[in-house]
Amino acid sequence: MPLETPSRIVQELASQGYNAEREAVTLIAGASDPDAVLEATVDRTPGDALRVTADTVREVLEADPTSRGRNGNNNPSVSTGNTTGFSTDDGGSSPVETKGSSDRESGPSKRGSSKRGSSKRGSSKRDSSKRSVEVTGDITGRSTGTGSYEDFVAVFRDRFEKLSKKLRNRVNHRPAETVSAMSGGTDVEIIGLVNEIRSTSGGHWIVELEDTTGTVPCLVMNDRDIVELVDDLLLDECIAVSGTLSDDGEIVFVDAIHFPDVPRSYRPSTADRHVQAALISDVHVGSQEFAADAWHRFTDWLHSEEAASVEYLLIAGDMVEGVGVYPNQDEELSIVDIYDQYERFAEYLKEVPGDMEIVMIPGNHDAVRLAEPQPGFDDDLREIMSAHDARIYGNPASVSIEGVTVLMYHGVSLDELIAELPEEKASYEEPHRAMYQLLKKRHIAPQYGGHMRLAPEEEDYLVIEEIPDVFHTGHVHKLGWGKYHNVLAVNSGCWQEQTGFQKSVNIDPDYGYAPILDLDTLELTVRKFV
Ligand code: D5M
Ligand code: FE
Ligand code: ZN
Repeated sequence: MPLETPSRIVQELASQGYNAEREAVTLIAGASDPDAVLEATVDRTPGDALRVTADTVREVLEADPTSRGRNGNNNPSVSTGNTTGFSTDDGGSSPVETKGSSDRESGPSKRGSSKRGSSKRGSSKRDSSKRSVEVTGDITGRSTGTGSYEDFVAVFRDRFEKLSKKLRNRVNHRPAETVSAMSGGTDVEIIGLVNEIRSTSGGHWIVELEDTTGTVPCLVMNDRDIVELVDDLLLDECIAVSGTLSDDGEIVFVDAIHFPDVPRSYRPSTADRHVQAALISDVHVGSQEFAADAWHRFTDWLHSEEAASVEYLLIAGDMVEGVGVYPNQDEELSIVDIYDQYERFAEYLKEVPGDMEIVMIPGNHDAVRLAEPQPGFDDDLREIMSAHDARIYGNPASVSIEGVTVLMYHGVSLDELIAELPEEKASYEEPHRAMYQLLKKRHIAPQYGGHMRLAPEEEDYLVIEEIPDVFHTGHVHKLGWGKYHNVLAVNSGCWQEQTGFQKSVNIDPDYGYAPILDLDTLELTVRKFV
């Protein structure tokens, strides 16, 4: 098979046991006889080296100048994929016209002269010294839960502690036991976890709040505007109410409902230089529907000059299709062994330029415990996926990339929100709106039960303690993005075409898209590779 594209070159090198610098691949692809240059490069690469370097390719090219250029120039034939530009603010989920790079260059930006414009193809080697990735809130290696009843009590107590702190500066709250002892007619404010939501015979709502001292029934009258907010409530989320105690002191008449929320004035942080991250998820290698061609086009594009500033790749779970995740899933597997699936995923990952920084977390199809928070992959799986020295964290994980805090979460709770909340607040067509609700509730998975399994731990790792600058999820296989109180929410689609199950329930997945995030401006451009 001719080696005309970067992904083929990378596959060939991978089959011989090598990872490669992006520039090395570009140089080989641009040679007049890529096969010969690849062979000579491998010969020249020390046997114990893991990575083929651009310097080695240059030595080969210098030794035989006739092999240097193809078609009179140095441009390899690279498939760049279609660009589909999106605006970050409109939150639309359908492609619009691309803004184009010149347009983007003129936008507000901290960057200096364009790296892209000033560098020739083949000289795009990234300066990894400027990179930084730090993780907080990762459960990996810290799970202490034993699954006992006490752990469940502890996790909810911690949820209450953490989230009530965020509400305390907005309300002057009283503990439930104090409220029960107060006389009728008093104004009160209470913070609690939603214990029960029930309607009364008169069509009003009773929301029972629980704190560490007891429970208080709170009545929301159906003729008040705030009754709409009852539709948004989920069990176990933490809220505050303001109201007045009834004459008999038994119930609170609610005037206002408060959520922990992200302040509207929140100002996100940005990187100090022009650098980009590709945000993807749900690769599903091992499924018959894995979109291999789209993946190759994507990785080819990553090798192109156009992608020179894409230095990070974030993968938010479901690397592989897994085994036994859903009933009858085995009928649609192309690889039936889970380890073989990861081996294959590792091969596909090797197509990604070797000098990119990869961050990944598991999803519900991956071979880690299903209950959230999920720890990162175990040593065996890390070994299989070791080529890029990827950073592997738990689900969820909060990752600071050159100062931009990205909250990565696979997204299983989105199914729950979409099932529970009104269509305009959360739907498969606009998954980012469901993400807004999570930001508002400051919790990754407020309602326990249904789809979402919670691992009882001493702490509630699913509270969104720190406000992220970017919230990145996947799982629902639909593309959607938008800003909520200046936080960019992105659901990144998938790399798997429609499965039998999805067909039966009319889910039309958005596959083969890669949202590209400018870390210096938090602008998003979505690229399409199908
Ligand atoms: O799930 C992708 C999306 O499809 C997510 O919204 C769940 C839904 N899904 C997929 N297969 C099933 C079955 N068999 N039952 C229920 N829901 C399903 P992912 O888990 O990422 O493949
Ligand atoms: Fe998935
Ligand atoms: Zn999933």
